[in-house]
Amino acid sequence: MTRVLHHCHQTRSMRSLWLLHELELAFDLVVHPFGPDLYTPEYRSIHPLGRVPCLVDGDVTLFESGAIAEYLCETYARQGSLWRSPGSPDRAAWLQWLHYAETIAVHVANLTQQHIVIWEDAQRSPMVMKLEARRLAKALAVVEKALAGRDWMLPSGFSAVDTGIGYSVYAAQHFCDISSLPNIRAYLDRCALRPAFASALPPDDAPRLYARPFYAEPGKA
Ligand SMILES: N[C@@H](CCC(=O)N[C@@H](CS)C(=O)NCC(=O)O)C(=O)O
Repeated sequence: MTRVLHHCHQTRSMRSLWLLHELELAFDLVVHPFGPDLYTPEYRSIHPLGRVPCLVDGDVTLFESGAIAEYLCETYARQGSLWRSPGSPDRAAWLQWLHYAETIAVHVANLTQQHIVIWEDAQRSPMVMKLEARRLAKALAVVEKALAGRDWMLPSGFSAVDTGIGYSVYAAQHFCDISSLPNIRAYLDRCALRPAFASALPPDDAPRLYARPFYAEPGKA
């Protein structure tokens, strides 16, 4: 059976890539450059908006990273530790945090658009940038609180939720100073120690979407 993940480095498809590695599934990876190259008729026949991630798993074609995570867990993680099946004690929390990852990522996406996608300074909106950075900080504060006294988002330990939230905070740190968020910093360090997370990072020589922080760093103008 053919299994293919369409991916752009450092984007939400990192969640699906990380999860595929955690599940130790065989797959082919198609890496697209982030940008207009995604809008080809060929790729749009797979993902109608020309976005990533998109997973082709035999006869199943799926976009939306949260749906991909649920599908992969239901289909392949039944005996594993990544899923929380209906009826399990952490089921409601698993669903909530899996999808809360997108609440964070939407602010990251808006900030990516303002700081990176829009080239002309005059076309950027300082008001949108300020508002989105503030909303992102509030969304991260919720994660900081949830991580108090635990290593992973669920009391029962690492799960697919962490590939969703973990990616979101990894991307968010480029737009929000996390130095005053010790639980999130320790969480990111724990994520970085997972071989599957490391396998989802861009290779050293790949162009990066997030090559530097996009907020005023303490002590810098
Ligand atoms: N909610 C979707 C969002 C997908 C999405 O917007 N992906 C971005 C990358 S993070 C993308 O492909 N952007 C290209 C574009 O907007 O043209 C998901 O979680 O999969």
